[in-house]
Amino acid sequence: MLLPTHIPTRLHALLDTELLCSELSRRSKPASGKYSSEQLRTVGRPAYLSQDSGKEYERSALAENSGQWRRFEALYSEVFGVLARFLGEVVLMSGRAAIPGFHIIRNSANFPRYEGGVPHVDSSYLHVPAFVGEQLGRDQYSFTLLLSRENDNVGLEYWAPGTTEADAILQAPLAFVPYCRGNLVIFDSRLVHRIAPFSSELERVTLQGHIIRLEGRLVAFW
Ligand SMILES: O=C(O)CCC(=O)C(=O)O
Repeated sequence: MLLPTHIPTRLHALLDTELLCSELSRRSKPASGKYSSEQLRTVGRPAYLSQDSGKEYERSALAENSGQWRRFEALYSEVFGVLARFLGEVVLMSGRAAIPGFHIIRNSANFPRYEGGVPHVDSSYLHVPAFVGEQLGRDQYSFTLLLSRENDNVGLEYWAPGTTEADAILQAPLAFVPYCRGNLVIFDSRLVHRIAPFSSELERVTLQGHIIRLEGRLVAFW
């Protein structure tokens, strides 16, 4: 099972990350639905937050994908290049689900500390109508790229391989993986993990995505 692994990208050379983060912050909307918290905002439409049958997810995701791709094309191209080199094959962008999007976590005077996410595995392909009934290959990955400045405790916690979500609630995590701006962190989606608690005033801005194998090809979505 792939444990969280850092892969450097050329983010700093390609983009003004401060500008990118301000734009994402402006565009972001409060996340609503399952697992949302006061501080969590998104740009893009993750399947894991969708509460209905998935039809609303599909409609809004497909409506937003092309604008989002065009606006952040330089970032997506770099990330998909890095993923292809690491995984040894091309990763396609899904045309039937939301493309990888962004989490923005904003602490404030009322909510000065983000208490951390719920320990979970990433099985959000189950909420994507177009993937229902598809035969999935064994490969399943999740990735995160920190776009904002690194800060104390900004990172990921994960539990030992084989730990279930239910057990993780009662156990301490195995490790904390600090994020470093510009490094993509990739791991097996079946590893129980969560966003680590943090209390900095800086917004925590990340690009997020999942990869599955569909009809023999690696496909990224969110
Ligand atoms: O932002 C992170 O550190 C990971 C996010 C996460 O756990 C997820 O989106 O499933």
